[in-house]
Amino acid sequence: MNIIENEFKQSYIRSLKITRGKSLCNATTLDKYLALCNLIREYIFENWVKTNEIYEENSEKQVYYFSMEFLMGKLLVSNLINLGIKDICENALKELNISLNELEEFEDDMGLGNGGLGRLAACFLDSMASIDVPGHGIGIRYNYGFFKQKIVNGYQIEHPDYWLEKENPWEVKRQDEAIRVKFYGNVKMEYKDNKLVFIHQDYESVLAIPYDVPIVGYKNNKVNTLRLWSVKAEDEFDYHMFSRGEYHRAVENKLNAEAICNTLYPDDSHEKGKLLRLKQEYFLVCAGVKSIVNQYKKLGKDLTQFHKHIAIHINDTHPSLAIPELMRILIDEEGLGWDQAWEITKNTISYTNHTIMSEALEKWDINLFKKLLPRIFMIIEEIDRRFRQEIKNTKNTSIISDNNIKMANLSIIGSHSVNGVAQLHTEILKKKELKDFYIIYPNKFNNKTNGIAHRRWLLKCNPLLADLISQTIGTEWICDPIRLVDLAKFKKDSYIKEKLDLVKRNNKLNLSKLISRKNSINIDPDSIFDVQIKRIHEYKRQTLNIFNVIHLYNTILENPNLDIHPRTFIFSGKAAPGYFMAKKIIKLINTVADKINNDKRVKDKIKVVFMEDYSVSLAEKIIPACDVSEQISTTTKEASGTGNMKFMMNGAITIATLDGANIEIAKAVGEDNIVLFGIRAKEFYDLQGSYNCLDIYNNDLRVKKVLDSLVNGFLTQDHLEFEPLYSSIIKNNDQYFILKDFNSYINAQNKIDKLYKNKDKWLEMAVVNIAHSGIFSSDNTIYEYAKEIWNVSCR
Ligand code: 26W
Repeated sequence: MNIIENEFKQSYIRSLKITRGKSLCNATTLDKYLALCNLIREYIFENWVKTNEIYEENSEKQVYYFSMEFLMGKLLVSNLINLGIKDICENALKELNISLNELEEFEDDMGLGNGGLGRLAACFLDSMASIDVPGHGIGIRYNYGFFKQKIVNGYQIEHPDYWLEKENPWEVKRQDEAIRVKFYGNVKMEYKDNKLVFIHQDYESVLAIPYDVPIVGYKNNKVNTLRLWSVKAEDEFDYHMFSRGEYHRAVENKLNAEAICNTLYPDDSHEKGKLLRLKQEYFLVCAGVKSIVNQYKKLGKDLTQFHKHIAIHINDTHPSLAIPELMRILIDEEGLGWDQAWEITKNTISYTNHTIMSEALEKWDINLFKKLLPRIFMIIEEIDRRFRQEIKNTKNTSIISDNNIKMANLSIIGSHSVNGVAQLHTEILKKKELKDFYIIYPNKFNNKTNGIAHRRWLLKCNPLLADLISQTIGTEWICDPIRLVDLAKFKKDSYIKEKLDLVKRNNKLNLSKLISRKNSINIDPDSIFDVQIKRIHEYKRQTLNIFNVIHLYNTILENPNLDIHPRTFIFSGKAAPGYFMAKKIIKLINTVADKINNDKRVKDKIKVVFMEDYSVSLAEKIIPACDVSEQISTTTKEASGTGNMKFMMNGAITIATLDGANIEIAKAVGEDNIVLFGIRAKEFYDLQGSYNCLDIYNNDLRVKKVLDSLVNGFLTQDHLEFEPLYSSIIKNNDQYFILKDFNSYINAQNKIDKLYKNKDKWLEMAVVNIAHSGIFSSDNTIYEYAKEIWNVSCR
């Protein structure tokens, strides 16, 4: 142990004593964990203070990324890596017989998000801090994160995720920066000094309390902030009721008010129009925008120049009330005129669209809205009125129609930039979904292909591969991910490929052990690990994957000597609790798994595993061990995907439809280094109206056999269990083109088998994939946002 490690060790023992009141010999895991976090906080806070001083002194433009979701995962080890002290810490703890790994496992995931959109926000925070963008997150501190999933008899059962149980060492509560948020009531208009003023009265209010989480940049001494808002009732309880002995009713108001931050909505498939969700959305933007304005004014800056110093980005439409809220503050509180306020607002706000699935597009019933947010409603009405006056035909573009407020329309009209998240997605927005807007505002539209934090998704989660890369091409790639391309030179180098093979084999062994522990299934680490992990959705087509597995099973039963390389199909993912069909898909996967894994005739040629409770940290364990990455959504439906990027970066070969960012991945690696299948976007649109799935069902015996097995007792005694899946495909004429793409998918899977048999070629492909994954680092994505949308400085 060197001097620095020894110093760290002493500091740690001191931290145990002064922050936990314990000595090492009687410290519990909780003590050891919190003592470590508290010690690391000291290092972080030092830089946090400095960073904020620099931002103020240089009067740098600040970016605020508003999102209802931040899917952060664990912070301990990633903070250590970014501070550059992971090895020091690990060695020092080892001396004390403490395993850093164990403490990492002990930490709860910060699971404040559903899936792609929330994880993207987290990756963006990492990149902003690491490439010197003064950018901060604004979100909600939900008491309960995304639910925990248990699989019981093959069914998904949801349990609450009380992630705050242990106390969160990464946050600082700032009671003194509380903001009052007003709901309900009415708006009185009167003239004051010849000026129309709006007075919100008889409202109900709650307090928004900020909790700041430091976001540590990679070895650059920068620390940005994720500000999460929690709620507090204005009155603890009703004292009159309390003295009358009505203890329950005395706290009813408090409980009602505090429900706002209780839970994250676990649905990313359907917009539900629920009052509580609208309250959450307004709560976030009201507190968020007001605290930005407060800070701005404190620095003595001129409000008419607001947009030159502040950029507000809205992650999908969920925070789009930031538009009328900023208008309200500028007009009602700061006395600006409409036109000036409107220019400032538009120039401040930018918007990212993350889905074209029409059922997920937010709209609010005007009666519900008007009641809850009377002043905000008036402002939206006025924005809409002026828009209609300016634009002739507003059939699809007006904000208010059919008694609904359309949040996407508000977001486009009230911002200066609208971006899609992959090239195809942006083209579909411009040419189809939002084409009427594109005609009106061609210059607002732009593409920003998503990216991933390569430091979490390679450096942290796959240390063996990261070391191999650094030994081969140096460490520049950690700060400059494009440098990964230097690896391409080594694609024919048998020494490197052998090493890569060993790394992958090691990661697969680790995952096998985890699966054996968690699922009691023994899998062969030398089999092909074929992985589909993501939210369970019909459009993501876990069904197509499992249909191929059933087909393969049928084939093996017919031909027990079938010559295929053994394969393990690994699934993980959660279904929205109210999404019936997605839950059926989970049950189907588990039913097929039980059947195949226990059938001796299969002779372990194939195995199926469903890993429960998918999360960021589980993904970090699965992805490094993957050989085949399943990215098989119905074309046009997956806006981008980001899992696809994580897999390629870890040397998996992708089997993919031409959808979302898959197209850009294919371009980056070349068609020899990815396996593509299925119809393309043009064909998808051309087929609408003419496609008849029964033609395929009746003519392709393989398809018929697979589909029939859902309802004929082959998979389960209960003939009704999978009937809904069966008939949803037949009744909706195979809305997601599963049967249409089936043949092409089977061929692609056969191609994978062939390619894998040539191990040398396979490893070459893996090297090429890693080498070309650098452009998908969110560092690059953030450069583009910084330059082209936010107009802020960066490294
Ligand atoms: C209102 C309910 C709701 C909640 C969340 C509807 C829709 C959402 C999100 C927009 C769904 C989402 O996470 N979209 C994903 O965003 C990722 C990041 O851009 C993309 O990579 C995925 O393709 C897209 O599905």
